[in-house]
Amino acid sequence: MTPILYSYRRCPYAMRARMALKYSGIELEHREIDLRNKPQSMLLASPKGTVPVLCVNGLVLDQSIDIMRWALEQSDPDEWLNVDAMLAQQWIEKNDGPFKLLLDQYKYPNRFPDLQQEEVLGSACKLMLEPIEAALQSNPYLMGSNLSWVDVAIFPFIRQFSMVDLQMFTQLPFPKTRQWLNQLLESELFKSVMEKYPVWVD
Ligand SMILES: N[C@@H](CCC(=O)N[C@@H](CS)C(=O)NCC(=O)O)C(=O)O
Repeated sequence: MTPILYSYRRCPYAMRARMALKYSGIELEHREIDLRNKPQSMLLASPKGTVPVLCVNGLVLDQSIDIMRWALEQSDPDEWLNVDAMLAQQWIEKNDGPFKLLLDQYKYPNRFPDLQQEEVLGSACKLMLEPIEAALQSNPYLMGSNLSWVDVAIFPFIRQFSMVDLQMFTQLPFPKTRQWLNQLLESELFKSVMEKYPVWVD
């Protein structure tokens, strides 16, 4: 049976999953959801109600990293998986954990009235942007000379960060990061997974 992907266009977790699935050449049924009105069929498969969710051969994958891994295990023509697994995990944990929290605090200051924007921005830079810039000073990609699943998993979050205040982002001392981000944003792969779909109705 054709795998089903529940997705939300602007969700960074869904972006990383869609890119891995597309890269691996997986044919699927795309079901675009409305986050405020999630389809019952998705909640039945995965009650926690987050996207992305991939339903394939009776299996339900509802963590974006698991979907990426599943896709790359089917096909990985450019060896995205060929990286130091420990280092990769450290990047992902930092991104999906403390950096995502700072990103939310930076993006939605109204929800965090006790926090100072500049401090949040400073912490986000120290935690993630500075290490990314340092890594990209030695190599064109986070894990070395080739694009890997780690770049694809992380850049949608840096995209979101940059879009909060694009002008401010361009003034930060992270030229390699901007170049890396732009390259990924302009890639055919990224563009191809940003296609718009009507909302799926069960
Ligand atoms: N750990 C999950 C996180 C996914 C997640 O939080 N997705 C957000 C959208 S970006 C979501 O579905 N939130 C539920 C909601 O807003 O109701 C993953 O990696 O797939």
